Amino acid sequence: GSSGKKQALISLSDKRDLASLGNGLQELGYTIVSTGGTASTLENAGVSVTKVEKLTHFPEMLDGRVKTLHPNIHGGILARRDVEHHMEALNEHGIGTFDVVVVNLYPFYDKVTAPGGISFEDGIENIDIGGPAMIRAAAKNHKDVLIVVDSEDYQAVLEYLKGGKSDQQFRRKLAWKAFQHVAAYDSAVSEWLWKQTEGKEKFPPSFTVPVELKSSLRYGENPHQKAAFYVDKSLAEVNAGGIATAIQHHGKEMSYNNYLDADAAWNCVSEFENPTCVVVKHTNPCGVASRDDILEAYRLAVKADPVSAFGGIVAFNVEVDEVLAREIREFRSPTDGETRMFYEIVVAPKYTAKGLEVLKGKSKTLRILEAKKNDQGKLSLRQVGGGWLAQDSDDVTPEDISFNCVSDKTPTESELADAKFAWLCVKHVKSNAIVIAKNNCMLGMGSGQPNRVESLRIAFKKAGEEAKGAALASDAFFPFAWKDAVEEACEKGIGVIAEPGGSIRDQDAIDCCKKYGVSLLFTNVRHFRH
Ligand code: 93A
Repeated sequence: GSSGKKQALISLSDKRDLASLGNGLQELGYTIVSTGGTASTLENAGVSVTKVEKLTHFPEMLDGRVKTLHPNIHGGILARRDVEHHMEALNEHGIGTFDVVVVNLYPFYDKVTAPGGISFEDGIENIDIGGPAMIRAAAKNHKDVLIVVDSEDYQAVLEYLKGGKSDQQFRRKLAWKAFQHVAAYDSAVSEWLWKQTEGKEKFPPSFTVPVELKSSLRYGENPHQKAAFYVDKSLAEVNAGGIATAIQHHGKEMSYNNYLDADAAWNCVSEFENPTCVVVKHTNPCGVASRDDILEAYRLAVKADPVSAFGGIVAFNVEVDEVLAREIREFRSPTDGETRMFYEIVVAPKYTAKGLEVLKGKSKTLRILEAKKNDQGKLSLRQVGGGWLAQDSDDVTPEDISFNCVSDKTPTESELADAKFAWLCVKHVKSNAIVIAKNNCMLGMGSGQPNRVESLRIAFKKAGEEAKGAALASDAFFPFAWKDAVEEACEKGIGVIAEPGGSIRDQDAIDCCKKYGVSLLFTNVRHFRH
């Protein structure tokens, strides 16, 4: 009623910490009004509570579809306390005001993404209508109504109420959070409905990425740029992994560039089946090696390009134990055999306690990340001026590809394995990309050059004499400059070349490889990475 007593309205699906909230509000002298399930939970916790029906003079009806949608509820939330006729209207109808509204919604997202799925009808029933209405009303009137949607905020809210002062900034923050909560909820509903309409394989998707601010970054790509990091809430909720959800065990705060590089390293190393080490610099893998002995893989990955590896990101797809940690800590640069290697980040799926301890001893700044394989990132988004580009992520692996030999010489088993290894590496190198590899080890790479022959020359320069008999992968076909590129590779003694094929000059490349007795494999798949 309109007794003037302070009232709190509580209606929660997620009832964690509800008892302590109810007790806290009761101690502060609030009358608590609640919907059915919330009221029972409060009563069981010894909190006295008024059921909404007592205010609405209606039973919860239509299987709960209409519980709180009533002027006696919404009038008490929305009335402007400083407008005389608003308060008169409440008085006239015997409606009391609400000072606090605590609501969270039917767990729609969890229900529709639950393993085993959910029927269309059940999905529909899980769309909350009354909850968002209360949240939006209270958030609109936050000047006088505290809106709480997150159990993490209960303690701060109780403190605030205890203090008895009106801090509009605190109220605005809660209102901001409330509208975020409802916006994320509605986008989940709309995405689900889109999938129901068109079939889930349909592209383009409908999406409103529900992002949550994870952290403010010290700066962006350069110190004069402001920056922040957001996590994709929908993926975080299903624990899809990826660099955004990695745990940082040690070291300096992650920077904008750190996230980009760590993401590149983690995505690359996650693709390999065997124990593998990947070294990344400026988003490009500059060293990759797979070995049963991960220590050896690590040394080889650094050795591929020790100059670039210095200050790089080192990623593993296996646990880092004490022995490996010691090797990472002590390993000296192959360039002078003296200077200890320095890295920005180590990222791995797991660390032993001892391994972590040893690695922490390498330096105060070394960022140590524990990441989970990203297995839900099917959509890749990139920003361009005024819009976004969306595509399926490139998840084609060498297993999905047939490496068709188009020259005379069929590759040996080990040459074919080298070609496949080089192929998996080249997928992660920026175009134009060339990788030279042998025996599960990258020997050289060329990236990001505006013409392919330049990338090829860089790769050979890095590989040196070891390029003889090795495999070369090219992320796209050799166009007009084939004579420079393919012939140069053959002259330098390459054993096998893998490229997509599809150029009008393909025949020239084939003839050239025939002349030099080199195996030429067409993959029919290209891996541009712009
Ligand atoms: O079905 S509703 O859309 N209709 C309503 O009027 C309504 N009022 C509250 N859903 C409604 N709620 C939701 O019920 C709240 O958002 C909350 O998630 C849930 C709490 O129900 P209970 O207290 O019975 O567990």
